[in-house]
Amino acid sequence: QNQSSVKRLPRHLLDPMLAPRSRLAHKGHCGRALLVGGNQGMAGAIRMAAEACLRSGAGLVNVLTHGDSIGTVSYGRPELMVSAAALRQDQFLQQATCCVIGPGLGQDDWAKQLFIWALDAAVPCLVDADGLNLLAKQSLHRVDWILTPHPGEAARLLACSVAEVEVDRVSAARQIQARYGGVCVLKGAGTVIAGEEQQLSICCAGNPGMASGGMGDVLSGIIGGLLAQLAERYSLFEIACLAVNIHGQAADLAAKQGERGMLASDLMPFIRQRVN
Ligand code: NPW
Ligand code: AMP
Ligand code: MG
Repeated sequence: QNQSSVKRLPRHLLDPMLAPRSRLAHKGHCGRALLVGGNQGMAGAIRMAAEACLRSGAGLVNVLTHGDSIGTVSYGRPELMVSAAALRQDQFLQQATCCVIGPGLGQDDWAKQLFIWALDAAVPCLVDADGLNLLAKQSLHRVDWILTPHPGEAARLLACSVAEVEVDRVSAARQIQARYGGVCVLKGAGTVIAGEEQQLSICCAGNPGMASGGMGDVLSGIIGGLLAQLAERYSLFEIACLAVNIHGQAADLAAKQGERGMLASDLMPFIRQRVN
């Protein structure tokens, strides 16, 4: 890959996307995100995504999760609207302005049914975590989604080894984008963002303190929150670049208290600081 074609999108180009809100703004202007995931034992993943979505400024956040996860997802965060996922809940898809599919979803029959159902959403989608693992088995193509694999998930999407992904991360991100469509965000130190028509950006924000469970789920929530607010005015590529920057910068602010032992939840107050 010719590195000269790689765009580093600096903060001054991205921040105008977060102009101050109109004094007349109400929650209906700020988007309704639908988040789907949180199978048994992984409620925390969808909870952290949902909280990050709220902290990124989404007007309303609905969560569809496993019945056993409802208590954990709602606990201490009453702003979330949390329901047990069941079939025939199409009103959630119809009301949503974006859909986040995958954090803690699992890969059992419950997860598979929910994954197929949620992809019926006629709005931009973010697919992460187990949503990507299910996608790797089906090879669907769509223009209006953002995919956020870590190198392990990327290897599954490309049916290759993690080493092959890591040896040329730009090429791996481009291949996932070409095969599945939309925007690919290949996570890890130096996150690569690849969009249609050869769009490419690398984000150098972030730090090794992010090597802990739940960090990716927080990024999913930030992308969901920004999709809810900005998808009518900005491209999915621009929104993905902004979200990855906010995530990395929030982690860099949190890491001022130390990288080792930093938790995904520690990013939450800094997300709010960065979106204002
Ligand atoms: P190894 O071990 O290096 O050989 P998985 P997951 C490989 C939920 N979570 N970064 C690595 O290979 C998620 O949302 C719930 C990461 C390993 O085999 C998902 O739904 C939490 N991995 C579900 O758990 C908090 C890398 O990939 C594999 C890598 C599974 O997600 C945690 C790991 O990936 C979690 O978010 C890299 N740079 N390079 C909760 N609190 O509820 C190689 N790998 O198997 O997809 O597992 O990411 O934990
Ligand atoms: P996940 O593996 O899905 O939990 O995602 C981990 C998140 O943390 C991704 O956004 C990665 O880019 C980020 N991350 C993990 N390790 C590092 C690192 N060493 N430097 C920068 N970002 C990292
Ligand atoms: Mg993850």
